[in-house]
Amino acid sequence: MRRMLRKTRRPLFAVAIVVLLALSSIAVFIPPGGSERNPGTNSTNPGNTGNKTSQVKIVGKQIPAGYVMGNPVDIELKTGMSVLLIENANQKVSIRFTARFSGEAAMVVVNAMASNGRPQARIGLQEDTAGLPKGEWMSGNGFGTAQIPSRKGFIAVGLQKAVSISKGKVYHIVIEAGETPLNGSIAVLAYMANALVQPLNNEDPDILSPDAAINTLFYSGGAWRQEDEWPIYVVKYSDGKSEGQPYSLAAPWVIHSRTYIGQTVIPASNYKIGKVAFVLSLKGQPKDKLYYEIRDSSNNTLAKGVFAEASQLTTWKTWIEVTLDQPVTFKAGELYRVVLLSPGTDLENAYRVYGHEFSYDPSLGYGGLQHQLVTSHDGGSMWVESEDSDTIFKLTTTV
Ligand SMILES: [Ca+2]
Repeated sequence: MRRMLRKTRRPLFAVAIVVLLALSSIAVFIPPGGSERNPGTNSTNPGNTGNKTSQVKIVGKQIPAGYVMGNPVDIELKTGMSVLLIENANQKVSIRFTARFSGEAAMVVVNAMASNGRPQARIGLQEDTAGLPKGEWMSGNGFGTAQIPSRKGFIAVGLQKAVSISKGKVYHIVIEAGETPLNGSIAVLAYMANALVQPLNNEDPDILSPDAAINTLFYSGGAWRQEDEWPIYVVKYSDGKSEGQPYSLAAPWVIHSRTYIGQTVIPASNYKIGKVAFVLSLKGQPKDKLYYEIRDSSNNTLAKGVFAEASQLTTWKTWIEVTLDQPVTFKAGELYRVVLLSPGTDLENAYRVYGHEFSYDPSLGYGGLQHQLVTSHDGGSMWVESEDSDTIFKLTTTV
């Protein structure tokens, strides 16, 4: 058995984008389907992969019945990404987060682009004072500078001096003009709405890690304003650890004919699944229902059934949850694929399932590399995991 870890890259933002100006921030709406992931032609990829033993962290917790596992971050279901604009030397953006680790932070990463000109940014770490950045760089010079490129992407900035971070404390990554006057403007990307979580839970990779402080803030020159947007960031420590919210896009994948989409899960503990939920929408008028299957690492089907009828769905995104006829036991360290399929459809009349992708570091996304979005292009014979992506889904445990 061979294991395929190749990342299937797809075009980003091949879409018409409607830009709305709202105060200092710009909301970029991506119309439904506009950026859909349409993997389509990957037939050369081997699949049917066995257990992945590397990267697997098993914690062996007892999970109570009724517990919700998964990655239910559905914050961006109706809209798109948001952009906060730094247009002059008075304006700043802050990414607020609760530290998951204690250590020496040596580098910070944000997602940004120059909306015009060739601006230089100063990016670094500040302590928190009553929810706001303290106004001074940690360690005196716990910041770095970066020329912001015109293309959207991740910008990693080494700090002039590493700063000491304490687990459980709140910090701010502050982004501001690195020159006066600012030579252009800096667009810092975030999600349209906030999710009070970090995707990777180091203690239990099967569930998200709560973070009541996580947010994006904007300073117009007068006062800080909380934007209630999920930030995109990574903090890298000098000992090699990293933490953050590394996804930079929520997007749809199309389920049609022989293309099946779902989530591969290698549980960190033993539990029984009673309910499964995904976020779905319609594309055109599919002539078949949407079905689910749960398969094991040998591609045996453990459970299957109808997941949704076309009449339950619209082009708007919505949660659909089904109760399994019989609970399915998930064992720690084994590989399971929870997948959706609709063989009697075509590309234009199909179902969409939603997920997050384009992460700076997939090991920081939901479940790390233990849990990944999975695709089959041949009706479920071969499976290809996408390490950069995770579906938006829930698994509810039962007795
Ligand atoms: Ca993942």
